[in-house]
Amino acid sequence: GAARSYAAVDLGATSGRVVVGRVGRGELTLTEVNRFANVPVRLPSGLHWNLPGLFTGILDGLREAARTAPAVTSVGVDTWAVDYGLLDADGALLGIPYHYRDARTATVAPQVRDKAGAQELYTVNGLQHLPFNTVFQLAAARDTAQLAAAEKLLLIPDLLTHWLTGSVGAEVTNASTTGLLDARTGEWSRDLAARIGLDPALLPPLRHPGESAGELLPHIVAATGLAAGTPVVTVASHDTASAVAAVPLTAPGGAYISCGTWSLAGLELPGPVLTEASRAANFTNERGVDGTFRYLRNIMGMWLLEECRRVWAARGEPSELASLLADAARAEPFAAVIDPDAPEFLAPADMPAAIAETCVRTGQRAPASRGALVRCVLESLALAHRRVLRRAAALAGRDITRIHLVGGGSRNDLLCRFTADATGLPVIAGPTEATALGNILVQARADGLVGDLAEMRQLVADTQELRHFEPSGDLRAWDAADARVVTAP
Ligand code: LRH
Repeated sequence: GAARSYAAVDLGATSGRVVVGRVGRGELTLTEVNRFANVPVRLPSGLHWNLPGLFTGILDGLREAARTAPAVTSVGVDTWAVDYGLLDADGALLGIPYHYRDARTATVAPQVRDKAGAQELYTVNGLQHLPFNTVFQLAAARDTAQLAAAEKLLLIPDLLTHWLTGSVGAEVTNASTTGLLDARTGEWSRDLAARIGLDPALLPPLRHPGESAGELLPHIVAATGLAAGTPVVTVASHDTASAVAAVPLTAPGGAYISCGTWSLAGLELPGPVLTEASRAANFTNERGVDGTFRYLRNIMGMWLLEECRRVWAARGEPSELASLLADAARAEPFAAVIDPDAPEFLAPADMPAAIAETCVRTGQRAPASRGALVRCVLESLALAHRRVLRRAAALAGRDITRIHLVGGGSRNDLLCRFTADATGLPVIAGPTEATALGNILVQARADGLVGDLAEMRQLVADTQELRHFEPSGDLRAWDAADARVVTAP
């Protein structure tokens, strides 16, 4: 049949985009029709999403999408996980949603654990401990007037979908990052919600990738020029779940690293791993499309490098990526290595200073140049990729024979090469646009244009540019460097 078009709304750490995907037999292409800044806004109450501004960018993008041919069949929305807005009884948004890097959650975990212990939480929700998981954000909101007035909790992609369609629901891949979804049943754990003092009625009905989330509201049709009746299709609304859906895992033995602001490194499994060893290693069982599990760990990712560049740029120092990477490639190997997941890197005001301090605190010299600092970050990330993937393989009882590195980080040759060298495994880099592709492919499948997950991935493998990095160099040098890393408790 003829090719068809779909619009993906994808809000990432630095920008939001509307991307039109064209899908046909042996055809899968993306065109970005609008890109707009996604910068959190600091208010007296803390760090927040700039949500109405983003919605304007989305509508501008959909207006552009409406001018493409063939006409857009449907729209799908994904963003990062865990963040949410609260609706009151009239369906109005209460307050301005918080950004997960807001510091208010730093000390709330113990309050939740008084009511449900860490082990008990894990056997129910199978979720890695991150200080900003939705359960902890909600614990920080305890006793607020907003939570008292709230009728429904909507994760950000579901909130945007609500603004587009009027429908209310909770998409399941993203719901699995809240801490309130039962990892075994895939249903909300109303019991757990009640135990930690949360009204279970806040949790909307679940919906699954591929289902319709309703048609565009008349004023959205008028504002965008999209056809009346255009549906918003439920996609894997957690960006990482969309990215994993588009990893070209076409043979057994493949692991993935979705590498952007975060590195999400792990395996796709048919069921959760809820053992005590898995909890202690802080692995997560987040839901993927078609009942799959994303068994992975968060690694702080390119955030470290992005933040260094932001700080350097603000000071008028060189921050252009290509020349920083060239300097890093020439810098001394293994001069300093750090644990990228140390809590001091989550939201420091001055990332280069935070990294230098950590080097000194762990008995190493602070990097002497920007190139040395970038090398330290990239080698440290490659070592973290290696630790996490080896651990995932051991905990899940799987062998890893190659690594798919997808997302923006797959453009970074040095990071791909370091990851291959550190692990001793081939790295297949790409697609860089995995999240948008996964969003589009789930829509195309709902439209009957592609078959199952395997067929979606085959289409990615057949159409997208993939680059291969074979391991080289001295694996023992990486072993020695890894032994020097002081990991965060
Ligand atoms: C990546 C991501 C990740 C979450 C984090 C909050 O964008 O969605 O999977 O843990 O953001």
